[in-house]
Amino acid sequence: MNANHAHRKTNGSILPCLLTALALTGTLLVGCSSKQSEKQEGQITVGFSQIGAESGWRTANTQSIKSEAEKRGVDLRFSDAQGKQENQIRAIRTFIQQKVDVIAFSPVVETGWQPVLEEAKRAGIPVFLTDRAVDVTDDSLYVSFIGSDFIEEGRRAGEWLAKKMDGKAKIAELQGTTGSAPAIDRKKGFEAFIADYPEMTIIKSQSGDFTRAKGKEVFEAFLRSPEGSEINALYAHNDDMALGAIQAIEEAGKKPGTDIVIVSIDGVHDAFQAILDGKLNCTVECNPLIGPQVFDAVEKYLAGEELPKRIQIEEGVFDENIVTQEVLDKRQY
Ligand code: GZL
Repeated sequence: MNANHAHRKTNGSILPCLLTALALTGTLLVGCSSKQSEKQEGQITVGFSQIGAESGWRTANTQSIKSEAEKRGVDLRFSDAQGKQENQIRAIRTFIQQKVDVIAFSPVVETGWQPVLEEAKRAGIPVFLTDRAVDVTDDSLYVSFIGSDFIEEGRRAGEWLAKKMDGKAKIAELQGTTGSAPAIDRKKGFEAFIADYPEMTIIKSQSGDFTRAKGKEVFEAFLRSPEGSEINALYAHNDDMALGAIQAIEEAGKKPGTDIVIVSIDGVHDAFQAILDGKLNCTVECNPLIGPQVFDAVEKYLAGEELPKRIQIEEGVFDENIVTQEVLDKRQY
């Protein structure tokens, strides 16, 4: 990616080396001390804070960011926060100290970001939100949010389930990470849709933290509860929790996809395989492969172009009626 752009910050560590080179006219450029001076001319440095590796979706998202940065010759400083907000804040502060050209991150939860984003703004470093949004009082603290519409994903899941269940279901809900934008908005969108169906009720709801292990553990508890025998539908905020619940349902001697109809969100490979196996009924796509859109937005901004505050990703719905081996084989994640 060429960084000859309006917003490029002159990086002090390159200047001394260029002066040295000029002073040693006609001789090889002496190796400069700082790592940054090894950057190619025009190369930009992006500090990226990723949430962690909690799900198949996240793994695919990380791969997309890393491969696109490599393809464009971006100097990517990648940090894995192991699911902790304090690690993301620490990483962002490190990026500020390193005077990176751009900061991008996927915020694990919506709140608690205003102070560190104000520090980035004071340092003159543009910030891009990827995948998830933040709750701040000043939207000048970030350039743009590149990600999916989680409310629409929840609405699509509710719409599909209402049709499949003919408007009557006792629903168990596995929520995503507490306080995260996808968990808040997927719940909001789903509940808004089923509000028009009085015989579709959520009788159990708890966070499975977007992981397969926790999804299995929580659903085992659902099945052991007094209402367990009434559950005939599961709405999981991501495929990994649904896949964990499928294990729990089978271990309880029930048939997932038949005794309990399951709709989840993400569209990862294992979910498509579970649909083929008749154990999952529908997955609402949430595309993790946003690396190209992220670096397109960064490149346009650095070239001085105006960007919308929100860059949305187009997605579909894949259920038992359309998923075939051929469809599965074409999936990129
Ligand atoms: C959605 C993303 C969510 C996925 C989960 O954009 O933030 O986080 O749905 C992932 O699989 O853990």
